[in-house]
Amino acid sequence: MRTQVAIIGAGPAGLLLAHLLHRGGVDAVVLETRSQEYVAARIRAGILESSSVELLESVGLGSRLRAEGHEHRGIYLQMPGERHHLDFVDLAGRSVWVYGQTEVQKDLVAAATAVVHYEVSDVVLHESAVTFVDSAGVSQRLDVDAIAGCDGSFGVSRAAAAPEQQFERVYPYSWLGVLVDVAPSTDELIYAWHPDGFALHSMRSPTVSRLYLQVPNGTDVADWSDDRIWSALATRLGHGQDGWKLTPGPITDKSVLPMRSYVQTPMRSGRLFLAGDAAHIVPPTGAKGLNLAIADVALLSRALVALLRDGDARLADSYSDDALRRVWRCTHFSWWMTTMLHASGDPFDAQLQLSQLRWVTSSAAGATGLAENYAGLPIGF
Ligand code: FAS
Ligand code: PHB
Repeated sequence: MRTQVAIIGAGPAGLLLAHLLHRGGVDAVVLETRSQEYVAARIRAGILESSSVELLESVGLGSRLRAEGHEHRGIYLQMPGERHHLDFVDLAGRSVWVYGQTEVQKDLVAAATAVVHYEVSDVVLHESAVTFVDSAGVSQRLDVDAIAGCDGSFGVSRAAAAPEQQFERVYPYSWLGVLVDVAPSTDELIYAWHPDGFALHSMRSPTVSRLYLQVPNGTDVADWSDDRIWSALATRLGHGQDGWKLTPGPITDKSVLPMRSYVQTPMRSGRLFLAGDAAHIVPPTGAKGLNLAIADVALLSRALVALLRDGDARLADSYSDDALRRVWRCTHFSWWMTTMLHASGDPFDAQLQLSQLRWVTSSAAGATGLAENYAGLPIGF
């Protein structure tokens, strides 16, 4: 078989890249190890930056988002006894949207602009080809002009890209996440600092809530009964504070997510280009993972269309440097939010964190800094 671009991975990065290349007149084939159902069902990100929403709308993927997504002006930052609202629209002129990654994935699959081979195995990247075994067990060879590694943090592209540098920071805590069939107890997200540990109240819809608790690394989700989860969430989110109540409900999914920062440079090696989690991982505190994948792919699609349709290699040659500027900005912001909000058990740290939170919630300069980064810098920043 032959195509112009082989895309490894049918997550949001891979499918969005296929959609953008199709619109640019470049042929692509996507190879995915899992089934379409498995990929669609994975519960992951929940927040889209304005620039992500604008990009998706600009390529015909915004109608369900606008109809079913929820625009938020900002977030709440919570400390024991106090809760402060940061209004991103007032501070930075931009909002964010609550629209789950599962919904973005559904919209990409529904667009049906990608040729996807699901349930493949033995994917091997070569200089100008990819070999794999298809779902029927038949060995295949795909001759290509370029390869896009969109296969996340456990894929084959990372190693194949022969990184010159790998940066990693593993945090001393994880998140226990729950999906709950109950109306959110808040209109916008609450990020809470508490001496017992961080908590986040997010949501997926007017009837589904998504909440997270800081837990020690290696936590077994079986050690956390529903009652224990709700008790910790109530304490950390300030149940009863100024009359506010956290309403529990039936938990439909529980999972523990380890937290780390990872960046691999460069994001290109010859004909192989990395995008999304294949190149970088951020702790979810800054809600950047999915948005960074979208930003990478917006740049990579323009580079590959220029290279393969117009014979102009300039954007392909600058892709890694261009993408890494935003990657490092989002990596720093995710680290900053994570270290500001998670309890380390060290009393000195606690005083620094509370002082930082008081500054961010009382100073226009501090609040604007958070708003600019959270609501997202323009693509191509
Ligand atoms: P993905 O991992 O989504 O997709 C990669 C795809 O490649 C997968 O479908 C995989 O099956 C496939 N693949 C792997 N190896 C392959 C191979 N050898 N050949 C072919 N295909 C292969 N971000 C947030 O902002 N908020 C969150 O709350 C949040 N929660 C998360 C929870 C978890 C458990 C994880 C892992 C991530 C979470 N993230 C979150 C980050 C997440 O949203 C990622 O940033 C996003 O999925 C990145 O998209 P992709 O780069 O497409 O990678
Ligand atoms: C989510 O809704 O899953 C979510 C929201 C904001 C974050 C992380 C996760 O920072």
